[in-house]
Amino acid sequence: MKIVVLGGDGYCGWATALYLSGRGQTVAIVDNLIRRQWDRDLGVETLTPIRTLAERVAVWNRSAANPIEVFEGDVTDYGFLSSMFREFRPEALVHFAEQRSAPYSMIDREHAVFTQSNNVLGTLNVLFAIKEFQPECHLVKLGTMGEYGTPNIDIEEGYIEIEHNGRKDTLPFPKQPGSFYHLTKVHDSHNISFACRIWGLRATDLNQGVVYGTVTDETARDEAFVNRFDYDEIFGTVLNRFCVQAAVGFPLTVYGKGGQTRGYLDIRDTVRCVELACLNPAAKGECRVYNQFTEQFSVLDLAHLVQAAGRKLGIEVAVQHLPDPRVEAEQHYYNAKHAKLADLGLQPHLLSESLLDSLMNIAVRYRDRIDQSLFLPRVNWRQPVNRRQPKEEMATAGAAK
Ligand code: NAD
Ligand code: USQ
Repeated sequence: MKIVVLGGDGYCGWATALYLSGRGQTVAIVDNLIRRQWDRDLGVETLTPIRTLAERVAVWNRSAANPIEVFEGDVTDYGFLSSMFREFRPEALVHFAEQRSAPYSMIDREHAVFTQSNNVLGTLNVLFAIKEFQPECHLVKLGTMGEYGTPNIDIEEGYIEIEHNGRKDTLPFPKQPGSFYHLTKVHDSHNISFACRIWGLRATDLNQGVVYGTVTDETARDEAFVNRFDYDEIFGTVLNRFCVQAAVGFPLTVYGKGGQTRGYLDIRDTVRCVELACLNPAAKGECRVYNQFTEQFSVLDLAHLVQAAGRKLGIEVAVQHLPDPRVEAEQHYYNAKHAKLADLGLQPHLLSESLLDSLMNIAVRYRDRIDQSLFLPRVNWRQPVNRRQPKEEMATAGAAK
Protein backbone atom coordinates (compact mmCIF):
# COMPACT_ATOMS: atom_id res chain seq x y z
CA MET A 1 0.00 0.00 0.00
CA LYS A 2 1.21 3.53 -0.70
CA ILE A 3 1.00 5.41 2.58
CA VAL A 4 1.96 9.03 3.17
CA VAL A 5 2.81 10.01 6.74
CA LEU A 6 2.23 13.72 7.37
CA GLY A 7 4.41 14.80 10.30
CA GLY A 8 6.80 11.90 9.68
CA ASP A 9 9.76 13.69 11.30
CA GLY A 10 7.92 13.88 14.64
CA TYR A 11 7.72 11.55 17.63
CA CYS A 12 4.81 9.35 16.53
CA GLY A 13 5.33 9.97 12.82
CA TRP A 14 8.96 8.85 12.63
CA ALA A 15 8.27 5.60 14.51
CA THR A 16 5.21 4.99 12.30
CA ALA A 17 6.98 5.69 9.00
CA LEU A 18 9.77 3.21 9.84
CA TYR A 19 7.32 0.60 11.10
CA LEU A 20 5.14 0.77 7.98
CA SER A 21 8.17 0.79 5.69
CA GLY A 22 9.64 -2.19 7.58
CA ARG A 23 6.35 -4.04 7.06
CA GLY A 24 6.63 -3.67 3.29
CA GLN A 25 4.47 -0.61 2.64
CA THR A 26 5.64 2.13 0.26
CA VAL A 27 6.01 5.15 2.50
CA ALA A 28 6.45 8.87 1.94
CA ILE A 29 7.11 11.38 4.71
CA VAL A 30 5.73 14.92 4.57
CA ASP A 31 7.06 17.40 7.11
CA ASN A 32 8.08 21.06 7.16
CA LEU A 33 10.46 20.44 10.12
CA ILE A 34 8.74 23.18 12.10
CA ARG A 35 8.80 21.15 15.28
CA ARG A 36 12.62 21.34 15.32
CA GLN A 37 12.27 25.12 14.94
CA TRP A 38 9.82 25.34 17.89
CA ASP A 39 12.34 23.48 20.06
CA ARG A 40 15.03 26.00 19.15
CA ASP A 41 12.67 28.95 19.75
CA LEU A 42 11.66 27.64 23.17
CA GLY A 43 15.23 26.66 24.12
CA VAL A 44 14.31 23.00 24.65
CA GLU A 45 15.82 19.81 23.30
CA THR A 46 14.85 16.15 23.11
CA LEU A 47 16.65 13.95 25.64
CA THR A 48 17.80 11.68 22.85
CA PRO A 49 20.13 13.07 20.16
CA ILE A 50 18.09 12.83 16.96
CA ARG A 51 19.60 13.09 13.48
CA THR A 52 18.33 15.38 10.73
CA LEU A 53 15.46 13.97 8.67
CA ALA A 54 17.70 13.72 5.60
CA GLU A 55 20.35 11.72 7.52
CA ARG A 56 17.98 9.31 9.25
CA VAL A 57 16.06 8.57 6.02
CA ALA A 58 19.28 8.11 4.00
CA VAL A 59 20.54 5.50 6.48
CA TRP A 60 17.16 3.71 6.51
CA ASN A 61 16.98 3.65 2.73
CA ARG A 62 20.34 1.88 2.45
CA SER A 63 18.68 -1.35 3.57
CA ALA A 64 14.97 -0.76 2.88
CA ALA A 65 13.13 -2.83 0.29
CA ASN A 66 11.16 0.28 -0.69
CA PRO A 67 12.99 3.55 0.03
CA ILE A 68 11.11 6.20 1.99
CA GLU A 69 10.44 9.32 -0.08
CA VAL A 70 10.54 12.74 1.58
CA PHE A 71 8.41 15.76 0.66
CA GLU A 72 9.54 18.74 2.70
CA GLY A 73 6.77 21.31 2.96
CA ASP A 74 3.86 22.77 4.86
CA VAL A 75 0.48 21.07 4.95
CA THR A 76 -1.19 24.48 5.18
CA ASP A 77 0.31 25.24 1.72
CA TYR A 78 -2.26 23.80 -0.71
CA GLY A 79 0.03 24.11 -3.73
CA PHE A 80 2.67 21.98 -2.01
CA LEU A 81 0.10 19.42 -0.84
CA SER A 82 -1.40 19.18 -4.35
CA SER A 83 1.96 18.46 -5.97
CA MET A 84 2.69 15.76 -3.37
CA PHE A 85 -0.68 14.12 -4.15
CA ARG A 86 -0.08 14.27 -7.92
CA GLU A 87 3.37 12.73 -7.54
CA PHE A 88 2.89 10.11 -4.82
CA ARG A 89 -0.80 9.15 -5.25
CA PRO A 90 -1.33 7.80 -1.68
CA GLU A 91 -3.85 5.07 -0.94
CA ALA A 92 -3.79 5.97 2.75
CA LEU A 93 -2.82 9.26 4.37
CA VAL A 94 -1.79 9.24 8.03
CA HIS A 95 -2.04 12.75 9.45
CA PHE A 96 0.20 13.57 12.44
CA ALA A 97 1.29 17.02 11.21
CA GLU A 98 -0.10 19.35 13.83
CA GLN A 99 1.07 21.50 16.73
CA ARG A 100 0.35 18.99 19.46
CA SER A 101 1.20 20.59 22.78
CA ALA A 102 -1.57 21.87 25.06
CA PRO A 103 0.81 24.16 27.01
CA TYR A 104 2.22 25.62 23.75
CA SER A 105 -1.30 26.59 22.71
CA MET A 106 -1.89 28.28 26.07
CA ILE A 107 1.28 30.46 26.13
CA ASP A 108 -0.43 33.55 24.72
CA ARG A 109 -2.76 34.75 21.99
CA GLU A 110 -0.21 34.30 19.20
CA HIS A 111 0.48 30.67 20.08
CA ALA A 112 -3.23 29.91 20.41
CA VAL A 113 -3.96 31.51 17.02
CA PHE A 114 -1.04 29.75 15.39
CA THR A 115 -2.03 26.36 16.81
CA GLN A 116 -5.60 26.70 15.60
CA SER A 117 -4.67 27.93 12.13
CA ASN A 118 -1.88 25.37 11.62
CA ASN A 119 -4.02 22.43 12.73
CA VAL A 120 -7.49 23.29 11.47
CA LEU A 121 -6.40 24.77 8.13
CA GLY A 122 -3.90 21.96 7.54
CA THR A 123 -6.58 19.32 8.00
CA LEU A 124 -9.02 21.28 5.85
CA ASN A 125 -6.40 21.33 3.06
CA VAL A 126 -5.92 17.58 3.45
CA LEU A 127 -9.66 17.01 3.03
CA PHE A 128 -9.80 19.16 -0.11
CA ALA A 129 -6.70 17.49 -1.56
CA ILE A 130 -8.13 14.00 -1.02
CA LYS A 131 -11.39 15.09 -2.66
CA GLU A 132 -9.59 16.70 -5.60
CA PHE A 133 -6.82 14.20 -6.33
CA GLN A 134 -7.49 10.85 -4.66
CA PRO A 135 -11.10 10.49 -3.44
CA GLU A 136 -10.59 6.79 -2.54
CA CYS A 137 -7.62 7.60 -0.27
CA HIS A 138 -8.31 6.61 3.35
CA LEU A 139 -7.60 9.41 5.83
CA VAL A 140 -6.19 8.15 9.15
CA LYS A 141 -6.22 11.22 11.34
CA LEU A 142 -4.68 11.55 14.78
CA GLY A 143 -7.20 13.03 17.17
CA THR A 144 -7.00 12.91 20.93
CA MET A 145 -8.80 11.39 23.90
CA GLY A 146 -8.75 14.93 25.30
CA GLU A 147 -11.55 15.84 22.88
CA TYR A 148 -13.99 14.24 25.33
CA GLY A 149 -12.67 15.89 28.50
CA THR A 150 -13.62 14.16 31.73
CA PRO A 151 -17.42 13.71 31.77
CA ASN A 152 -19.12 12.02 34.71
CA ILE A 153 -20.31 9.17 32.44
CA ASP A 154 -18.52 6.41 30.50
CA ILE A 155 -16.80 7.66 27.33
CA GLU A 156 -17.85 5.82 24.16
CA GLU A 157 -15.82 5.48 20.96
CA GLY A 158 -16.87 8.60 19.11
CA TYR A 159 -20.64 8.18 19.16
CA ILE A 160 -23.33 7.73 21.81
CA GLU A 161 -26.88 6.47 21.53
CA ILE A 162 -29.19 9.05 23.09
CA GLU A 163 -32.86 8.81 23.96
CA HIS A 164 -34.49 12.22 24.27
CA ASN A 165 -38.19 12.99 24.66
CA GLY A 166 -39.07 9.50 23.53
CA ARG A 167 -36.88 9.53 20.40
CA LYS A 168 -33.50 7.82 19.84
CA ASP A 169 -30.45 8.69 17.75
CA THR A 170 -26.73 7.90 17.59
CA LEU A 171 -24.84 11.18 17.83
CA PRO A 172 -21.24 12.37 18.26
CA PHE A 173 -20.14 11.96 21.88
CA PRO A 174 -20.15 15.36 23.67
CA LYS A 175 -16.80 17.19 23.58
CA GLN A 176 -15.30 19.20 26.46
CA PRO A 177 -11.67 19.80 25.48
CA GLY A 178 -9.21 21.34 27.94
CA SER A 179 -6.92 23.61 25.88
CA PHE A 180 -6.87 25.60 22.63
CA TYR A 181 -4.81 22.70 21.23
CA HIS A 182 -7.35 20.05 22.24
CA LEU A 183 -10.05 22.28 20.71
CA THR A 184 -8.32 22.05 17.31
CA LYS A 185 -8.89 18.29 17.34
CA VAL A 186 -12.61 18.84 17.94
CA HIS A 187 -12.77 21.31 15.06
CA ASP A 188 -10.89 18.81 12.86
CA SER A 189 -13.29 16.01 13.82
CA HIS A 190 -16.27 18.09 12.74
CA ASN A 191 -14.63 19.02 9.42
CA ILE A 192 -13.65 15.40 8.72
CA SER A 193 -17.09 14.02 9.55
CA PHE A 194 -18.72 16.70 7.35
CA ALA A 195 -16.41 15.91 4.40
CA CYS A 196 -17.21 12.19 4.68
CA ARG A 197 -20.92 13.02 4.72
CA ILE A 198 -20.97 15.40 1.75
CA TRP A 199 -18.20 14.00 -0.48
CA GLY A 200 -18.19 10.32 0.49
CA LEU A 201 -14.59 10.41 1.76
CA ARG A 202 -13.43 7.60 4.06
CA ALA A 203 -11.81 8.47 7.40
CA THR A 204 -10.67 7.03 10.70
CA ASP A 205 -10.31 9.50 13.56
CA LEU A 206 -7.91 7.95 16.08
CA ASN A 207 -8.55 9.52 19.46
CA GLN A 208 -5.18 8.76 20.92
CA GLY A 209 -4.30 8.89 24.62
CA VAL A 210 -0.97 10.07 26.02
CA VAL A 211 1.94 8.24 24.36
CA TYR A 212 5.02 7.09 26.31
CA GLY A 213 8.32 5.43 25.45
CA THR A 214 10.68 6.02 22.59
CA VAL A 215 11.99 2.65 21.49
CA THR A 216 10.37 0.57 18.74
CA ASP A 217 11.94 -2.43 16.99
CA GLU A 218 12.84 -0.22 14.03
CA THR A 219 14.24 2.80 15.90
CA ALA A 220 16.41 0.43 17.96
CA ARG A 221 18.13 -0.95 14.85
CA ASP A 222 20.64 1.89 14.44
CA GLU A 223 21.73 5.00 16.38
CA ALA A 224 20.70 7.00 13.30
CA PHE A 225 17.05 6.09 13.88
CA VAL A 226 16.81 7.21 17.52
CA ASN A 227 13.44 8.85 18.13
CA ARG A 228 12.76 12.03 20.06
CA PHE A 229 12.01 11.85 23.82
CA ASP A 230 10.62 15.15 25.07
CA TYR A 231 10.66 15.97 28.78
CA ASP A 232 10.33 19.78 28.90
CA GLU A 233 7.18 21.42 30.29
CA ILE A 234 5.81 22.27 26.84
CA PHE A 235 6.29 19.11 24.76
CA GLY A 236 7.17 16.49 27.39
CA THR A 237 4.25 14.19 28.21
CA VAL A 238 3.79 13.28 31.83
CA LEU A 239 5.27 9.78 32.04
CA ASN A 240 8.29 10.63 29.89
CA ARG A 241 8.85 13.66 32.15
CA PHE A 242 8.58 11.65 35.35
CA CYS A 243 11.15 9.10 34.18
CA VAL A 244 13.65 11.82 33.26
CA GLN A 245 13.02 13.62 36.57
CA ALA A 246 13.55 10.34 38.44
CA ALA A 247 16.83 9.70 36.61
CA VAL A 248 18.35 12.83 38.20
CA GLY A 249 16.58 12.53 41.57
CA PHE A 250 14.28 15.53 40.91
CA PRO A 251 10.96 15.24 42.81
CA LEU A 252 8.23 14.24 40.35
CA THR A 253 6.12 17.23 39.29
CA VAL A 254 2.56 16.09 40.05
CA TYR A 255 0.17 18.92 39.15
CA GLY A 256 -2.45 19.47 41.86
CA LYS A 257 -3.91 16.44 43.60
CA GLY A 258 -2.78 14.07 40.84
CA GLY A 259 -6.15 12.39 40.38
CA GLN A 260 -6.22 13.47 36.69
CA THR A 261 -6.87 10.21 34.86
CA ARG A 262 -6.12 9.66 31.18
CA GLY A 263 -5.68 6.82 28.69
CA TYR A 264 -2.03 5.90 27.92
CA LEU A 265 -0.25 3.77 25.36
CA ASP A 266 3.24 2.63 24.45
CA ILE A 267 4.63 4.11 21.21
CA ARG A 268 4.92 0.52 19.91
CA ASP A 269 1.13 0.33 20.11
CA THR A 270 0.72 3.70 18.36
CA VAL A 271 2.45 2.35 15.26
CA ARG A 272 0.48 -0.90 15.30
CA CYS A 273 -2.86 0.92 15.73
CA VAL A 274 -2.10 3.10 12.70
CA GLU A 275 -1.20 0.01 10.67
CA LEU A 276 -4.44 -1.72 11.74
CA ALA A 277 -6.45 1.33 10.68
CA CYS A 278 -4.69 1.44 7.28
CA LEU A 279 -5.12 -2.27 6.61
CA ASN A 280 -8.83 -2.15 7.50
CA PRO A 281 -10.01 1.05 5.79
CA ALA A 282 -13.24 2.84 6.54
CA ALA A 283 -16.04 2.42 4.02
CA LYS A 284 -16.85 5.16 1.53
CA GLY A 285 -18.62 7.99 3.33
CA GLU A 286 -17.78 6.52 6.75
CA CYS A 287 -16.13 8.53 9.54
CA ARG A 288 -15.05 5.98 12.16
CA VAL A 289 -13.74 6.92 15.57
CA TYR A 290 -11.44 4.62 17.55
CA ASN A 291 -10.24 5.38 21.06
CA GLN A 292 -6.52 4.63 20.82
CA PHE A 293 -5.08 3.81 24.23
CA THR A 294 -4.45 0.62 26.17
CA GLU A 295 -4.57 1.44 29.91
CA GLN A 296 -5.88 4.19 32.19
CA PHE A 297 -3.81 5.76 34.95
CA SER A 298 -4.05 8.75 37.22
CA VAL A 299 -1.03 11.05 37.45
CA LEU A 300 -0.42 9.77 41.00
CA ASP A 301 -0.59 6.13 39.80
CA LEU A 302 2.20 6.98 37.34
CA ALA A 303 4.26 8.74 40.01
CA HIS A 304 4.05 5.67 42.25
CA LEU A 305 5.00 3.32 39.39
CA VAL A 306 8.04 5.48 38.59
CA GLN A 307 9.00 5.53 42.28
CA ALA A 308 8.88 1.72 42.34
CA ALA A 309 10.90 1.44 39.10
CA GLY A 310 13.45 3.90 40.54
CA ARG A 311 13.87 1.74 43.65
CA LYS A 312 14.75 -1.25 41.41
CA LEU A 313 17.54 0.86 39.90
CA GLY A 314 18.67 2.07 43.32
CA ILE A 315 17.31 5.61 42.81
CA GLU A 316 15.26 7.24 45.57
CA VAL A 317 12.39 9.20 43.95
CA ALA A 318 10.29 11.81 45.80
CA VAL A 319 6.95 13.26 44.68
CA GLN A 320 5.99 16.95 44.89
CA HIS A 321 2.48 18.33 44.44
CA LEU A 322 2.68 21.65 42.56
CA PRO A 323 -0.29 24.00 42.16
CA ASP A 324 -1.93 22.83 38.92
CA PRO A 325 -1.01 25.33 36.17
CA ARG A 326 -3.87 23.95 34.06
CA VAL A 327 -7.62 24.26 34.51
CA GLU A 328 -8.71 20.63 34.80
CA ALA A 329 -10.52 18.34 37.25
CA GLU A 330 -7.98 16.99 39.73
CA GLN A 331 -10.26 14.17 40.92
CA HIS A 332 -12.93 12.76 38.64
CA TYR A 333 -14.71 9.72 37.24
CA TYR A 334 -13.05 8.27 34.13
CA ASN A 335 -13.98 5.17 32.20
CA ALA A 336 -13.28 5.29 28.46
CA LYS A 337 -14.11 2.45 26.07
CA HIS A 338 -11.28 1.21 23.84
CA ALA A 339 -12.37 -2.05 22.26
CA LYS A 340 -12.34 -1.36 18.53
CA LEU A 341 -8.59 -1.53 17.90
CA ALA A 342 -8.32 -4.62 20.12
CA ASP A 343 -11.09 -6.17 17.99
CA LEU A 344 -8.93 -5.53 14.91
CA GLY A 345 -6.03 -7.40 16.56
CA LEU A 346 -4.08 -4.95 18.76
CA GLN A 347 -2.10 -6.78 21.44
CA PRO A 348 -1.04 -4.12 23.91
CA HIS A 349 2.36 -3.60 25.45
CA LEU A 350 1.53 -3.00 29.11
CA LEU A 351 3.29 -0.36 31.16
CA SER A 352 4.14 -2.86 33.89
CA GLU A 353 6.24 -4.76 31.33
CA SER A 354 7.97 -1.80 29.72
CA LEU A 355 8.51 0.91 32.32
CA LEU A 356 12.08 -0.08 33.05
CA ASP A 357 13.30 -1.06 29.57
CA SER A 358 11.47 1.40 27.40
CA LEU A 359 11.61 4.44 29.66
CA MET A 360 13.70 4.46 32.82
CA ASN A 361 16.74 2.90 31.20
CA ILE A 362 16.64 5.43 28.35
CA ALA A 363 16.37 8.29 30.84
CA VAL A 364 19.34 6.96 32.78
CA ARG A 365 21.36 6.30 29.62
CA TYR A 366 21.07 9.93 28.46
CA ARG A 367 21.22 11.44 31.96
CA ASP A 368 24.08 13.77 31.02
CA ARG A 369 21.84 15.58 28.51
CA ILE A 370 19.12 16.40 31.05
CA ASP A 371 18.46 20.11 31.63
CA GLN A 372 16.69 20.42 34.99
CA SER A 373 15.58 23.98 34.25
CA LEU A 374 12.97 22.47 31.89
CA PHE A 375 11.10 20.61 34.66
CA LEU A 376 8.96 23.23 36.39
CA PRO A 377 5.84 24.46 34.57
CA ARG A 378 5.69 28.12 33.56
CA VAL A 379 2.72 28.23 31.20
CA ASN A 380 -0.43 28.98 33.18
CA TRP A 381 -3.93 28.39 31.77
CA ARG A 382 -5.37 31.22 33.89
CA GLN A 383 -2.78 33.81 32.94
CA PRO A 384 -1.76 33.76 29.29
CA VAL A 385 1.24 36.00 28.77
CA ASN A 386 0.13 39.34 27.40
CA ARG A 387 3.04 40.42 25.31
CA ARG A 388 3.58 42.17 22.06
CA GLN A 389 6.39 40.61 20.12
CA PRO A 390 8.08 42.02 17.07
CA LYS A 391 6.57 40.44 13.97
CA GLU A 392 9.87 38.90 12.86
CA GLU A 393 10.28 37.08 16.17
CA MET A 394 6.82 35.50 15.97
CA ALA A 395 7.42 34.62 12.34
CA THR A 396 10.34 32.43 13.41
CA ALA A 397 8.10 30.73 15.94
CA GLY A 398 5.66 30.14 13.12
CA ALA A 399 3.13 32.05 15.20
CA ALA A 400 2.48 35.08 13.01
CA LYS A 401 0.31 33.39 10.37
P1 NAD B 1 5.49 16.00 17.08
O1 NAD B 1 5.46 17.44 17.36
O2 NAD B 1 6.63 15.19 17.58
O3 NAD B 1 5.37 15.75 15.48
C1 NAD B 1 4.55 16.50 14.65
C2 NAD B 1 5.28 16.68 13.32
O4 NAD B 1 4.43 17.40 12.43
C3 NAD B 1 6.57 17.49 13.47
O5 NAD B 1 7.64 16.84 12.87
C4 NAD B 1 6.26 18.81 12.76
O6 NAD B 1 7.39 19.39 12.14
C5 NAD B 1 5.19 18.40 11.77
N1 NAD B 1 4.26 19.49 11.42
C6 NAD B 1 3.51 20.26 12.23
N2 NAD B 1 2.79 21.16 11.52
C7 NAD B 1 3.09 20.92 10.21
C8 NAD B 1 2.66 21.51 9.00
N3 NAD B 1 1.80 22.53 8.97
N4 NAD B 1 3.14 21.02 7.83
C9 NAD B 1 4.03 19.98 7.83
N5 NAD B 1 4.48 19.39 8.96
C10 NAD B 1 4.00 19.86 10.14
O7 NAD B 1 4.09 15.39 17.63
P2 NAD B 1 3.73 13.88 17.97
O8 NAD B 1 3.87 13.69 19.43
O9 NAD B 1 4.40 12.97 17.05
O10 NAD B 1 2.18 13.89 17.67
C11 NAD B 1 1.71 13.56 16.35
C12 NAD B 1 0.20 13.65 16.30
O11 NAD B 1 -0.37 12.73 17.23
C13 NAD B 1 -0.35 15.02 16.64
O12 NAD B 1 -1.43 15.32 15.79
C14 NAD B 1 -0.84 14.88 18.05
O13 NAD B 1 -1.90 15.73 18.31
C15 NAD B 1 -1.27 13.42 18.09
N6 NAD B 1 -1.18 12.85 19.45
C16 NAD B 1 0.04 12.80 20.08
C17 NAD B 1 0.09 12.26 21.37
C18 NAD B 1 1.37 12.19 22.15
O14 NAD B 1 1.33 11.81 23.34
N7 NAD B 1 2.53 12.50 21.56
C19 NAD B 1 -1.08 11.79 21.98
C20 NAD B 1 -2.29 11.88 21.29
C21 NAD B 1 -2.34 12.41 20.01
N1 USQ C 1 0.86 16.50 34.33
C1 USQ C 1 1.41 16.50 35.60
N2 USQ C 1 2.73 16.78 35.72
C2 USQ C 1 3.54 17.04 34.65
C3 USQ C 1 2.98 17.04 33.36
C4 USQ C 1 1.64 16.77 33.23
O1 USQ C 1 0.71 16.25 36.58
O2 USQ C 1 4.73 17.29 34.84
C5 USQ C 1 -0.56 16.17 34.14
C6 USQ C 1 -1.36 17.21 33.36
O3 USQ C 1 -1.83 18.23 34.19
C7 USQ C 1 -2.46 16.34 32.75
C8 USQ C 1 -1.80 14.98 32.56
O4 USQ C 1 -0.63 14.99 33.36
O5 USQ C 1 -3.50 16.17 33.68
C9 USQ C 1 -1.41 14.69 31.10
O6 USQ C 1 -0.60 15.76 30.64
P1 USQ C 1 0.42 15.57 29.42
O7 USQ C 1 1.20 16.83 29.27
O8 USQ C 1 1.15 14.29 29.55
O9 USQ C 1 -0.59 15.34 28.21
P2 USQ C 1 -1.57 16.34 27.47
O10 USQ C 1 -1.32 17.75 27.75
O11 USQ C 1 -2.97 15.84 27.70
O12 USQ C 1 -1.17 16.12 25.95
C10 USQ C 1 -0.58 14.90 25.46
C11 USQ C 1 -0.03 15.20 24.08
C12 USQ C 1 -1.17 15.61 23.16
C13 USQ C 1 -2.25 14.54 23.18
C14 USQ C 1 -2.71 14.23 24.60
C15 USQ C 1 -3.60 13.01 24.68
O13 USQ C 1 0.95 16.24 24.14
O14 USQ C 1 -0.68 15.77 21.84
O15 USQ C 1 -3.36 14.97 22.43
O16 USQ C 1 -1.56 13.89 25.39
S1 USQ C 1 -4.90 13.21 25.85
O17 USQ C 1 -4.33 13.58 27.13
O18 USQ C 1 -5.60 11.95 25.94
O19 USQ C 1 -5.75 14.27 25.36
